[in-house]
Amino acid sequence: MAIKTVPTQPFNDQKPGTSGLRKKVTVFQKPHYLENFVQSIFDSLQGYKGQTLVVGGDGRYYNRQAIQIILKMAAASGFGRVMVGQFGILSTPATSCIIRKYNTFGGIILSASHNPGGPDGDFGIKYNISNGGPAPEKVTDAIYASSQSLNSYKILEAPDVDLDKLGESKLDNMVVEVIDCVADYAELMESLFDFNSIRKLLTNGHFRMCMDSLHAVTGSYAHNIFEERLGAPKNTVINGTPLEDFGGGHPDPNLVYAHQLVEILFGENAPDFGAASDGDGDRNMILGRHFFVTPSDSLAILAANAKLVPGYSSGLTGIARSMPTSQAPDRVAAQLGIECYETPTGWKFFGNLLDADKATLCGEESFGTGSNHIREKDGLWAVLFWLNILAVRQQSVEEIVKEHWQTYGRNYYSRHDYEEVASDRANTLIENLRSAMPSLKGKQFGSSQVEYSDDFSYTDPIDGSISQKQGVRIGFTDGSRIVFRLSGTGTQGATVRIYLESYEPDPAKHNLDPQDALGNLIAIADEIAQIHTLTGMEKPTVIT
Ligand code: VG1
Ligand code: CO
Repeated sequence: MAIKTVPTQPFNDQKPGTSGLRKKVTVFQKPHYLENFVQSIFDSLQGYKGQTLVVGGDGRYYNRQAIQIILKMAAASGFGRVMVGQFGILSTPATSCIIRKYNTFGGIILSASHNPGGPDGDFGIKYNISNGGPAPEKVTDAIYASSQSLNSYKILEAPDVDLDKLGESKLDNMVVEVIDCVADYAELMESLFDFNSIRKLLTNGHFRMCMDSLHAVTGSYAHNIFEERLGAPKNTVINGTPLEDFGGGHPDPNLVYAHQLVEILFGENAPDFGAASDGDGDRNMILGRHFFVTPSDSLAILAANAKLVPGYSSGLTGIARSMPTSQAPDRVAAQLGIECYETPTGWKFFGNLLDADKATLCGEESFGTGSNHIREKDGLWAVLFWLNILAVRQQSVEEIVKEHWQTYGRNYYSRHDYEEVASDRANTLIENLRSAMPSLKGKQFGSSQVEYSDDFSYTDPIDGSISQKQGVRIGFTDGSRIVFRLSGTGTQGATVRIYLESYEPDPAKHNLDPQDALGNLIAIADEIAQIHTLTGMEKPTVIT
């Protein structure tokens, strides 16, 4: 088999965002586009010759073609072995699990996560390092730098590998091992949670759950774990067959896009527990009967109840949350006498804290929760964690959340997204905020007074690296906050995200609709940022 060196030219748009490189499928299909990025990844690495790489994706359109290209390029670049998920499937958390379990050099995950798929949808690629986590900024910066000076890539001329058949084959000198995509991950879950108690709960004849895999990657995992290993009835998992276009939907587990699940859980004769996960299986949404748990509250509640779960019974070393995530977990950390770290948005910032054992649980407001068991957020892990708590406490989701609020107070929280805003308008909005920042301190808006305002900057406590301009924060003297930032995962125009949070200690006031409770802040956000005028949009595209 011959290795071909193909001349190419740099593309100027290959800078990885919050979570890898994400573009329209049609962009990835341009000649050399994917190959350039893959070669840039390899060129930025050192010492990988003869080593093992893990490759898999969320099954979206173009997954299989991309995998064939990556396998042939890995062989041409001198990797010794590639472990690839059967049918080309590996969820993001399963990839992280496999990298760690088999001590591989790294991994490539093909996914645009919660973004829609199909020929007109999105595609993405991200590189994970040997700890199983997303490449940190110094690595993604190096990949981008390589991409900008690339003039050729190497690829093996060889027939496609059969991705459907388990077992080993060879591509030139490199071994390709097609692996079961569920087994290692499911075993890890069994080692963390009390499967016997969860099985009893799921088979006791009255508790009912519904898991919506949104036709994305967790279908295979959820059928195996909930129905086969834990004995839940066969119809527990809905939309459990991964489809290349996710059935035409957004594989995004929130109240807007997981509407079928929401209708079931808020309908008549609703089940006790509902959950959904995203395209690549790293996000989760948790619902009780007629009840929604915000991701920030979910992280706080998992932390407060961690001792009930075997894998965490010895306690937590710390908690970490992304900056826009609500401060509910901070209150639990304070009570437990542990640190709560505040990082920029994106899972890559948690890796160092987890490696150094400074944090055990991590989470983001964007439906992402995880722990030190891997180095990615993990959707089904969060679902199992909740089931374990429910099995022990024998209370409803709503009771558990409301008791939590009684103990710690309630952090009302909402995120307003304005999608597909013209980039120049979105940039103006953020630039205006940056210029207004110095004059905001002390300013009065109705009954609210600004206590501070800054553009979040993070110094990694482990390696000292600094990440600046991570979001404009405006904090008020009563503890409420507004955060503005631009999304780093969209593929069309810009998405402005506005995060709103206020704290309510009084249990008598815990039953408001968050949009009402946050009404003042929503108005102040518009007054300060002129959102409606600048975006030309009357209301947010998505409210979560
Ligand atoms: C979004 C979320 C962020 C998350 C990222 C990747 O990023 O806000 O919290 O880590 O998606 O999640 P942004 O830059 O669009 O706000 V996933 O499930 O796409 O890997
Ligand atoms: Co995801």
